[in-house]
Amino acid sequence: MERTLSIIKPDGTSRGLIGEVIKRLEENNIKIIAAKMIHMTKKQAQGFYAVHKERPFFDSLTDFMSSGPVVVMALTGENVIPRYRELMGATDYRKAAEGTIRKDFATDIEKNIVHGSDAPETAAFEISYFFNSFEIVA
Ligand code: IDP
Ligand code: MG
Repeated sequence: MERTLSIIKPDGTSRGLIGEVIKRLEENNIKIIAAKMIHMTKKQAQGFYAVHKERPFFDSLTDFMSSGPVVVMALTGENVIPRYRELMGATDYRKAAEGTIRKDFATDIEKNIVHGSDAPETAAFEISYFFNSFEIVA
């Protein structure tokens, strides 16, 4: 069983899409093993997205991610990393497949509703960034 980290970004929480995202997880047999709502500081967002620190969008992205509350969740399931990324859709909502979260709700390449880890190593780092072992139920 694989694990991944999901974040419902500030645009998702402020637009009332928490239930919508969780419904899609449950419909797709993806199990939530940890969840909480937090409001990251700029520094916490910079630490989370450190792999992107040289990218031109880093400052704007970390401003956005620290602009309001987010829901962070650890998820588990078979092949959950690619399966959740498939539910999310492409980073750029204009290129996302029909029926994906980003295609259905995103308005902007940055404000794209959700985050999902891209590989087992990044998932392990990202889950441990937000959750200690006592906060994970599985
Ligand atoms: P991902 O979230 O689909 O894995 P990444 O390339 O890891 O995409 O980028 C992280 C986040 O940075 C994206 O989800 C999006 O919010 C933002 N982002 C990515 N590319 C751009 C861009 O070209 N302009 C502005 N923001 C971007
Ligand atoms: Mg990514």
